[in-house]
Amino acid sequence: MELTASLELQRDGEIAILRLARVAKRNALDDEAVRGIERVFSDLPRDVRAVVLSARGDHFSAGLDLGSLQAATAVDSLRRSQLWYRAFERIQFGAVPVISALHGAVIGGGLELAAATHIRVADATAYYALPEGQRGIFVGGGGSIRISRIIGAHRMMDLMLTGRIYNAEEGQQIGLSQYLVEAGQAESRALELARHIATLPPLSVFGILQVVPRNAEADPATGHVLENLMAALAAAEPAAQARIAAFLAGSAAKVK
Ligand code: 1HE
Repeated sequence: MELTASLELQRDGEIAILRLARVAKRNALDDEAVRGIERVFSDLPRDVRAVVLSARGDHFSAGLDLGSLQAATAVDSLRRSQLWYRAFERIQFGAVPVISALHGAVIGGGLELAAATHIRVADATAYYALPEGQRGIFVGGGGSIRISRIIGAHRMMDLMLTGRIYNAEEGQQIGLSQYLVEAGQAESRALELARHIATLPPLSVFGILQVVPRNAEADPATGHVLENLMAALAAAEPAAQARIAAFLAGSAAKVK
C-alpha cells in the first residue's frame, strides 16, 4: 500500500502495526496523515486480525496540525472534520480490533484518534489535554462524542475550558487508558494483547466491535434483538463450539 511519509505500516503475522511517524512535528495530524489512516483502515488485508496503532518519537500525537487552520474558511474546516470522521469511523467500526499504544503527548486530535481505538494502552509518560478552548477552536475529530462518552461531558468541558492536563495515572483512573504500563512498554503490551485477540473466533469479535458500542447507545428493545441475534450466531460458529467442547472436556483454561 502506498503510504504517506508521516505513517509507517509493518506486518507481524496476523497483526498490522501502524505508526505515526512525523516526529519532527510531534506527529501533528495534517490532511495527508488522516487520509493515510483512512486508507490503511479501509484496505486492511483480509488476514490481518488486529491492529496496533503506535507512534515514533517522544509523543503519540500533538493533535491537529495547527498550520492547517491558517487562513482556513469555515467550509475548509467542515470538510476537514468530515475526513476525520470517515477515517476514525473506519477504525472504530472497521473489521478488526485496534489497540493504541500511547506515550508522551496525547493531545487534541491525537486524543480523538486514540478515543476511536478499542483498547488504549498508555505508558507512564502519557499525558492528555484538549487545548482547543485555549486556542479558541473546537474539537473536530468526533471528540465531543467519543471522549465525552469515555470520561463524561463535565470532565471534557473542564479540560477544554481550563487547559488542564491529566497525567498517565489520572488518565488511567478515568478510562482514557485501560492499561497503564512502565515507560517504553506500551507498544509491546499492545502487541501482546493484539496477538491474543487475533486468536478469537471472528463472529464473536464482530459482535464485540459492532454490537457493544451501538447497544450502549440503543433503546433496550432494539438492543435486545440485536444482542439476541448476535449471541445466537456466535454460539453456533464451529470455532465457538470447539472452545465450549474443550471447556466441557476439561482442556480449556478456567477463568481464574
Ligand atoms: C506542531 C504541532 C501542532 C508541534 N501543529 N505544528 N495541538 C496543540 O495545541 C499542541 C501543540 N503542541 C505542543 O504543545 C508541543 O509541541 C508539544 C507539547 C506536543 C511538544 O512539545 P516539544 O517542546 O517537544 O516540541 P515543539 O518544539 O513544541 O514542537 C516541535 C515542532 O513541531 C515545532 O515546529 P518547528 O518547525 O518549530 O520545529 C512545532 O511548531 C511543531 N508542532 N505540535 C503544528 N499541533 C480535528 S480538530 C482537533 C483540534 C486539535 O487537535 S487542537 C490541539 C492542537
